[in-house]
Parts: sequence; structure tokens; C-alpha cells
Amino acid sequence: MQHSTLKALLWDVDGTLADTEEDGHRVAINRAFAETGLNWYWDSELYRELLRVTGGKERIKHYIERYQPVFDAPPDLDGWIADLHRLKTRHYLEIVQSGQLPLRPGVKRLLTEAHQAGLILAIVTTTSPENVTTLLRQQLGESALDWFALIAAGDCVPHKKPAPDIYHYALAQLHLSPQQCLAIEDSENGILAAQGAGIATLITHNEYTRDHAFPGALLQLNHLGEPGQPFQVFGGNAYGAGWVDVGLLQRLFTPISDERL
Ligand code: XBP
Ligand code: MG
Repeated sequence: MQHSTLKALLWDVDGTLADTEEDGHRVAINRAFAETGLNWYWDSELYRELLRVTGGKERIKHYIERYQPVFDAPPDLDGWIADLHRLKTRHYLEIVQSGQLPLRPGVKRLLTEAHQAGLILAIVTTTSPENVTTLLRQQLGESALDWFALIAAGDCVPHKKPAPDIYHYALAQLHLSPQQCLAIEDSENGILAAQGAGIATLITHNEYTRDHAFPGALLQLNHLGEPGQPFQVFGGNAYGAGWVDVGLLQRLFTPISDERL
């Protein structure tokens, strides 16, 4: 087993940093549908299924193909979807800027502690870049953006999660090996992407992803915990801890060695 020191935390955004899907992305896309004069509506039950497709544009296209087969699609459907998605993103940014999407338990504490401990911090997400910077600015303040060595987001790679592309891109940009990194994710697509790049992964599931499968997760929790608000363990060994701090991450950190891939 090749042993490396933990050098970097690679953070997913939606469902991990904050519960952005139910009251953020889902509300925003429904507002975009309404503003465009479409009678489409994604309730929570349908959205749970649609979340299996990552990427807002890809999700809209999947919805049309699967649920609106008789939709009179414009000649340039991809261009039309891109315009609709830009409208959705505008609504989403308004929701983020209103402060309605707080960081999940333990996120601000662990980001701060990891930054102070000298760990490299990076964002590795399927969502659009402006969604990330706006959420970080709103919830952590302008200066916190400097904590992140990289924001790898959205269309910067051809294939979104569960493909490992975005994680490979992040490793290349950071000049790090997978054995030096730990990913923090919330979904099956997320862990498949991270582990596909050989990166050990800690899961904090949410109401949308609690029934997903997380094969090989270092730890599966309901959130990162706070002193006085302990996490619940759903998989792995947390050594009796009640919240995730740098010390626990270093104790947990077991790089995925080649023989485990
Ligand atoms: C989650 C996603 C994103 C969001 C919507 O990304 O799949 O597509 O649902 O954002 P992650 P966009 O969990 O990797 O952060 O509409 O900007 O794609
Ligand atoms: Mg996610």
C-alpha cells in the first residue's frame, strides 16, 4: 500500500457544501420554465430522478427526451436549452444571493481549519462556475475565494460526473497525485467520479442521496458535524469522533492504492 500525506481536500458543491438542489436549482428551473411560458414543473419526486443526470443543460435535455417526447423542439435544441439554462442560472443566483442556501453543518468550520492547517482546497463540481463563486462569496465572504487553489466547474471538461474527467482535470491543474487528495462528495455520481480518478472519498449524504450506493467510501455521514451537533455514521469507521476535523481526516486518509482500483 502506497502511503502519502494528505495534501488537498477536493470539495463537491451541490449537496455537499450546501443543500442547493431542493430550494435552489429546482426552484430556479421551475421559474425559468414559467418565464419561458412552458407548463413544465419539476416537483421533488421527479427532481430526485432527474438528479441522476448531472449538469443542468444535460438534465433539461434528458427531461425533454424522456418526459416531453411530443415537444415541438426548435431546430437548434442545444442552443435553446443553453438560453433556458442561462435564465435558470439567473434565477438560481438570485436565490443564492438572498442567503437562502446556508452551508451545511461543519463545512465552514472544516474549510477554515483545513485552510489554517495549510491543506490545499479546491472545488470540483458539475455546476456552473458563477454558481460556485456566488455561493462562496455569499456564505464565506469575498476573501474566502482566495482559500481555493482551484475552482473546477461545469463545462470545463467534456464529460460530467460520474465520469472522472473533472477530477482528472483538478489533479492536473493542482499538480497532485490522487494519493495526495481526499474528495468530499454527496452522491453516487460524485463518488464514482472521484474514485474513477483514484481519489479516496468521504460522503456526506442528504435527503436526495441518502439511498444512493457509496461503494468504497472512506466514511458515509449525514453531515460533517459540529461540536454539539454530532454526525451520524452510515458507513466506515469514525473512531468515535462526533465531527470531522483535520485530525480525523488524516487518521482516515487511506489513499486508494493501485491494487484497490
Ligand atoms: C450537481 C449538478 C449540477 C446542479 C445544477 O453538481 O449536477 O448540475 O444540479 O447546476 P455537483 P447547473 O454535485 O457536482 O456540485 O444547472 O449549473 O448544472
Ligand atoms: Mg453533489
